[in-house]
Amino acid sequence: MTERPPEPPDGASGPPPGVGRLADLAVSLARQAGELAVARRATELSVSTKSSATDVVTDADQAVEQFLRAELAKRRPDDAVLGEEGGSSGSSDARVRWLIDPIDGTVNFMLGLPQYAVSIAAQLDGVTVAGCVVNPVSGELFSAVRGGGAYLGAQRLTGPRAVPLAEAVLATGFGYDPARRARQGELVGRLLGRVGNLRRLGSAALDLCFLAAGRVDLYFEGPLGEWDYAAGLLIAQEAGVATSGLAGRPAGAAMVAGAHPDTAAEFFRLLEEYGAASLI
Ligand code: LIP
Repeated sequence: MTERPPEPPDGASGPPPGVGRLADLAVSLARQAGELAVARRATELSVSTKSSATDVVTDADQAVEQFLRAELAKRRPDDAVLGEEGGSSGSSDARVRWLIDPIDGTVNFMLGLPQYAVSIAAQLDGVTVAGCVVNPVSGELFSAVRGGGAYLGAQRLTGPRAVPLAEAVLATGFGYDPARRARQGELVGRLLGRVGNLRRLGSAALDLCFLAAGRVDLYFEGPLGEWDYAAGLLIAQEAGVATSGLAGRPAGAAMVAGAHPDTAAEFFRLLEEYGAASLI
C-alpha cells in the first residue's frame, strides 16, 4: 500500500500541523479499512438493497463503516461523523467532521470488479481540509491536504491533459433511480458527440482521483452523496483541476464536474446546455 508523502519541512508553506494530523489519521484508517474490505470480500457476502433494486449494500460496507466509526470514536471522540450507511453522529457544534464512504463502488465490490475504494475526508469548520481514497485491490493510495497538494503515494498529482473536448475522455456515473438514470443517459448520449470517449468506472471517489492523476480528462456526476465525493474533490482540486457544480455554483451534492482549467469553461457550458440541471 503506497503511503502519504512526507510533511512539508518546518517553515515551508503548507497546511497548519493540526490538519496534517487529521490527514495522517485519514490515511491510516483508510488503509486498515481497505484491508478489512478485501478480507470481507473473500467471505460470503450478504447483500441487501436501499433506495432501489440496484442500490445495494453488503455486510462488508456495514462492517467497514462500523470499524471506521469505532476508531474515530476512540481517537477523536469530540468529532462528528457522516457515513453512507450510518448517517450523521456527534455534535452539530463539532469543529471537525469526518465523511466516510466505507466502500465506494459497492456494485463493483459485490461483483468482484477491482474498482472500489474506501474514501475518508476530514472537514474543519465545514471546509474539507484532508482526504484519502484507497483502492485496496490495486494498493493505490490517493491523498491531499488543502493547500498541500495531491498525491498518489508520494507522487505529486498535476491533473488532467489539456486536450480539446473532442479528444477528451469523460468519466461519469449513474444513479439508482431508473427515471433519473434515463435522463443521465440522455445527457451522456448528447455529450458523446462532443467528447472523445467515455468511461463509467463505478466509483465517484476513484473517478475524481483519476481526474487528478490525468487518467481521464473530464468528469461529472450528480447527484452524489457528500461521502462519495468529499475526499476525491479535494484531491482533484489540489491537483489543479477546475471544478464546478450546477449553473456555476461550487461543486456539491447536486453535481460535481471537473476539467483542465483550459477546457473547463467550455465543458461546464456544455453540461448546462445539454440539461445537467435536470439531473437533480
Ligand atoms: C457509487 C458512486 C458512483 C455512482 C453510483 C454509486 P456507492 O457509490 O461512487 O459513482 O455512479 O451510483 O453512487 O453507492 O457504490 O458507494
